[in-house]
Amino acid sequence: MSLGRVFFCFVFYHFFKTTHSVANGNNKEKLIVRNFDISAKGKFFSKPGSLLSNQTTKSTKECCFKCVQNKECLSVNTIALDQSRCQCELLNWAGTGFENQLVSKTNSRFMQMQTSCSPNPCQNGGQCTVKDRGTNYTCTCVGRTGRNCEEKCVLFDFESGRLEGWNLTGTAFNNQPTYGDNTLARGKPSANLKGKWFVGTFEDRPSPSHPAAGQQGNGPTGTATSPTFVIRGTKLRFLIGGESNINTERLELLIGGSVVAKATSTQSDHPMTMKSFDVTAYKGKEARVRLVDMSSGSWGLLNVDQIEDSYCSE
Ligand SMILES: [Ca+2]
Ligand SMILES: [Ca+2]
Repeated sequence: MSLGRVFFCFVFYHFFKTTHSVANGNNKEKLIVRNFDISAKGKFFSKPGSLLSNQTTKSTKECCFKCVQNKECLSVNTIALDQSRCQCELLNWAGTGFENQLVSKTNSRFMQMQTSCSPNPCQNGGQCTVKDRGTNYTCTCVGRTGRNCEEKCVLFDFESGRLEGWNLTGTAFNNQPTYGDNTLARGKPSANLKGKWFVGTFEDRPSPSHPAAGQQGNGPTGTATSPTFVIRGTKLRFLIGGESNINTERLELLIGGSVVAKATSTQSDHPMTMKSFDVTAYKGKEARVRLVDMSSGSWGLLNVDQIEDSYCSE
């Protein structure tokens, strides 16, 4: 909520025939307190199909009360007209990510009932939209999947600029990942990286402040083993380039510490191409990838980027 949680409008709603009461044979009057959060001040919410009714009330509080009385209502726009009158719009929408749907207007407010989207149950930047009259929700995920966007499908894209949690041996991966299209900067073909970072063991540009075209050359060798992840989908995809010699330059998939699959570049060249392993047999298992550069000779380099689980697109 952009203005924080503010319990602005407390509506004491006499609710005579709730399902709960009927189920218990109890017709005793229930006192329901419904809270609204102010989501925006000086702005109102505008989304086609969300307006249930437009009326005039004496106050913002009365508008909230009208909303509580309307089974479809999840939020309200109120616009103070004068001291004793308020334009009251009842809306059937509630959720997060409403900021792009706001329109500026003096003396207006957009307020949402507290629902299953408050607080936001969607993880990793996912947006929550209320459904089933506030009792349920759906998450719109970014680069993730799962009910609450908890499933990670882009496993390693190196876009943090660090090999966080990776275990390194030797020296080939000490200055990784590489910032920018450093092969292109050296006058070679593009590395065909995704995003702004990739792993390239010939390269030496570990930050934007390092000069472009920096290189450590073919000499360094070593391995980089990833943190553990759980395989969800049927394929593990990755971009790979460099030397096409699987004996010296490769990406390995490890299950229980054993290599179950390995791949190398299609040809000895800088541009990475997408390859994949069929991991159907390993669904649900913990795995790691290991990047291997064991050559100091000509083309003794490995490029890797965008290691992802196919689960999110299945
Ligand atoms: Ca990347
Ligand atoms: Ca090397």
